[in-house]
This record gives sequence, structure tokens and C-alpha cells, in this order.
Amino acid sequence: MAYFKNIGKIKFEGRNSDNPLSFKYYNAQQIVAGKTMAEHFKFAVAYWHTFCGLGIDPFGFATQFYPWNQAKDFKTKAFHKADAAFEFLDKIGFDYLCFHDFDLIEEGPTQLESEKRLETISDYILDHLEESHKKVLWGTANCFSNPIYMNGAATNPDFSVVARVGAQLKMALDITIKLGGENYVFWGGREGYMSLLNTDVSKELDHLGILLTMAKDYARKQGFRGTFFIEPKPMEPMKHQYDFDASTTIGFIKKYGLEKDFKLNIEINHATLAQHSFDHELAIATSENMLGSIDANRGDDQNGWDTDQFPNNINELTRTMLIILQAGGFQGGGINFDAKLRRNSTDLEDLFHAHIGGADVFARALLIADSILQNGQYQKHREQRYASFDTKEGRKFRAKELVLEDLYAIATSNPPPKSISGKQEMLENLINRFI
Ligand code: XLS
Ligand code: NI
Ligand code: NI
Repeated sequence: MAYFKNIGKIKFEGRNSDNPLSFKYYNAQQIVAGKTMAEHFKFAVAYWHTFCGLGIDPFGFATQFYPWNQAKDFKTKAFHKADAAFEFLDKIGFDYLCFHDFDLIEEGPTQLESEKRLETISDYILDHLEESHKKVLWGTANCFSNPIYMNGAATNPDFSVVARVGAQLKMALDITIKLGGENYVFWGGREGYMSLLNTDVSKELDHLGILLTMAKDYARKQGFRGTFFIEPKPMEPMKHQYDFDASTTIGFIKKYGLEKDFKLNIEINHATLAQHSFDHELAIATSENMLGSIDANRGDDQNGWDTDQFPNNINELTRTMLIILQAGGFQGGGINFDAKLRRNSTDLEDLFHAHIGGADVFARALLIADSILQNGQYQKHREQRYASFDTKEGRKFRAKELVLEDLYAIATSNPPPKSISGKQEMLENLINRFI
């Protein structure tokens, strides 16, 4: 059954096209900086927002009644949803999907029943994947919606809940591997605390480290070769989440010895919730060679929540693409549109407008960032700014060949440092010139 009947395959028509259902900048096969746009981005559709979204907010009920969600029994509904997902992927022309276990099919009353359901739907999706040549960028487990996780999932004070999480992770890893998932994500929505009065932070962090290690070991035993990502977020739903931001998460990964297998999945709206810019988070991740993947969306400038709107800020994404290009791309991942329509965007067609806009703004940012790098002034300025570390003594400092007394001798025998301009406005103008 076709759900998007009046919509054909979305084509690249260039910026002068008046057709809103066409790409203006995203041209999948166009080569930029040595790779096609499709290879640079690996765009993925988020199953949960795009196919499960209902338009609910804390003040109002569902507004989005998608036809594939109307069947009464859970199995038919899951099949319809999968049909809609693959029709959408085919028409939008992206190669990838991302999913949580229970986006695919409703969770059962017991874990064993859930496992059966996951088996049924993953068989069905596997057929779709083989037929369409689409792929899974990453899979994950929803260990935050079920009320059993209200006190935490891996960090729950009750061991029987922690064991339940283990069982759920095993099943989610099994279906991700079965569906050829290229990566696996951990987002710890309930891994944190509501109140420190009842929380033993040190125990909870250890339990999280132990469980992630078990999950990794299990997946490797099953032959999974992909990368594990942790997705930082500072809060919401918990008051405080342990994977607060990139720096905190890198520290956690290293503390528990997971750095060989784990990288980061950085989300724009989570960066801003942590009071960081997105390029800050990317810069921290790339400084440790841990930029695994990104969740693309945006927050609202006037409130602090995870509003998950589709990305559209060209200035922000130009700075983003500058960092990604200079890092040589992602470590295993791509760009997942973890974004949802506003609840009053109720036409099926709106799903296309949203993803077209997201792809176009990234494509445009890629083209601009590539011109900036080809022009070279931007990198040259940065190199010159650190040129003193290329002098004999600066080099020795970086090679750890100096002791504090050497710095004393250098500083006291030379004239005091001159003031050197940071040239921020000049660089901001340079970016704008290329936009
Ligand atoms: C929620 C997260 C979630 C993860 C996957 O804020 O972004 O959607 O990406 O569990
Ligand atoms: Ni996300
Ligand atoms: Ni989010």
C-alpha cells in the first residue's frame, strides 16, 4: 500500500527551482572535496519522530494521525509503519534508517513476548532492506519510556531493573546486528538523577560502566564490527544526566576503558541544552578523534528545551561542516535527522518539506565550507596564530622537553609578550563572505 500517493521521488532541481518538493542544494552524486554528498552525510531518517510521531506535547493530545498508525492490532500497525518507512526512504532518496527497538513494534507485556515481536518485525524489515538496498545507520534500545525505568535504567538502584536493562540491550543488539546496523547508540535518558538526596553517584556511574562493557563484549562475540556511540545530553528527562556533554562523556569512556570501541553521537539541541554551541561539542569530540556521528536538529533560541526542530541555520552549519571536513568526516556514523515536525504541521507532505530542508541546509553548508577551505585564508590564520610553537623553544615545549625552570629562563631573558589580535571579526566576515 502506498501512503505518499501524490509524491514522487524527490529530485535535485537546483536553487532556482520553484518546486518546494525538490532539493535545491543536495545533489546526492555531486562530488565535493573528493566524496559524493551522499558519502559525506549518510543521511538517516529517525524512525521514532518520522513514523511514530503523534504531535503530543505536555499540554495537548495527538494532532498527527498518520494512516500507517491506524490499525488496531499491534502487528498490522508495525507492518504498515515499516511499509511507510521504506516508501518514504525511497522517495526522499536517503540511504539510512535509525531506530529504537520499540519504535518498530509495540513493547509486549513481558520481555519474552517483546523478543518474539521484535523477531517478527525484524524479519519483515530485513526483507524490505534487502529489496531496497537501504541500510541501518544505528540501532538503539528505548530504556527510558517504560515506567519501570523511572528511577533509572542501567543506573537504577534496584539490581532487578538493571538485569532487565541487560536483557533489553541483548535483544536490541541482536536485531541491530541482524539488520546489518553499522553502529549502535546508547542515549542515557534515565541515566542520571532527580535528587541527590537518594542517589549514590559513584555506584550508579560504575554500574553504567559495567553494563556498557557487557553490552560491548556481547556484541563483539556476536561478530558486530561497528562502532558504539554514546549520545551526550545534560538533562531532560532527568534533572541531571551523567553523559552531560562531550567532555564529560569522553572522561567517562576513558575511565571505564571503552575508548577503543566507543565514540560520540553529538546532537545539536543537546549541545545547546548544555549551554554549548554545536561546534564547541564537535571541536571537543574531534580533538579526541571521537566524532562518531551526529543527530541533526535545532532548539529554539528563546527556550531551553529539546524542541528537536529540523535544522535550518546556515551560519551554524557552515561552522559545523568546517570542523567535520577538517576532521576527515565521521568515525563510522553519519547524519541522523533526530527532528520532528511542529505539532500543527499535519500534512504528510510536511515530512518531506522537513527532510528536504534539512538535507539542503547541510549540502549548502558543505559547499560553503569547502570553498572556505579551498580559499585557505581561514586555516592560514589559525596556523599563524600558533606559529610560535614552531620555533625551537616552542617545539621543545610541545615535545615535553622543557621543565618549569626553562620557562623561567625564557620568560625572564626576553622582552615581555606583545599583544596579538585574535582577529575574530575579520574571521566572522570571512565566513559571511562565503555564505
Ligand atoms: C533524545 C535523544 C534520542 C536519542 C536516541 O533526546 O536525542 O532521540 O537520539 O535514543
Ligand atoms: Ni538524539
Ligand atoms: Ni534529543
